[in-house]
Amino acid sequence: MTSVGRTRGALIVFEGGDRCGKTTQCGKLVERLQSQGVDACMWRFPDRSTAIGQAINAYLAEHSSMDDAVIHMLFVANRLEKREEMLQLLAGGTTLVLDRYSYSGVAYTAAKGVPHLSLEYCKSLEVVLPAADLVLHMSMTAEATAARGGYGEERYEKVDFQRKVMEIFGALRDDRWAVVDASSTIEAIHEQVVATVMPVVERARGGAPLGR
Ligand code: T5A
Ligand code: NA
Repeated sequence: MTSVGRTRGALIVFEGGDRCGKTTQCGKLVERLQSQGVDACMWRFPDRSTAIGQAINAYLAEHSSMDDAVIHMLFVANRLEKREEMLQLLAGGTTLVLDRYSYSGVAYTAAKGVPHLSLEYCKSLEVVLPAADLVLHMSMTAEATAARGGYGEERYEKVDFQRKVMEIFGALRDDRWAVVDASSTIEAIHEQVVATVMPVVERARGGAPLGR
């Protein structure tokens, strides 16, 4: 695909349990990339600003309830509605740093244990989206994240459920994943993240193809 050229941006994703520090690290990473002359921007999923995102937000805040299959589809649709823009930005050379993505979609729904929402089924709905060049797995115990400020305000912030989510993240890992100790200090995590991300940004710049 010539339009992607030799200077595409990298797709960098942060994943992990609730309150593990993803948003903090995404922000710091984007600042660092920009300070080093890398064109970069940060997005969050769910994107709560769209109509679909607002329905998701109401569900997470427990202001509404929804069938498990329906809320799952909304999370998927919330990524699909950003697909074109994502591909265009990457092709234009912007590195995208995502605070959650398809891997959360798969892990959180599969953790519910609903028979017709299996891991394989959830994965199958994500195949039209670009795959991450790198997934930074912010790893921490469910008990430790529960001690963080603000924990428990949203639907899935319950220790037993988070433990299942973390197990599934562990099972999803492949050679594109890097594990980060999220219980370390903000600065120490940041330095590890930067060291892991830079070579991936360089590879994307050099024309490494974007996966699905
Ligand atoms: N979900 C999501 C699905 O079910 N399906 C899907 O497809 C998707 C995309 C919302 C929920 O939706 C689910 C997963 C979630 O349950 P969210 O909005 O990303 O997703 O929710 P959270 O993960 O909870 O996001 P938060 O912003 O609440 O947490 P973060 O981003 O992980 O953590 P952050 O950086 O905001 O930090 C949390 C607190 O810890 C402190 C911070 O200052 C803050 O107070 N902190 C640290 N403290 C000590 N040491 C460190 N290293 C720290 N780093 C941060
Ligand atoms: Na949360």
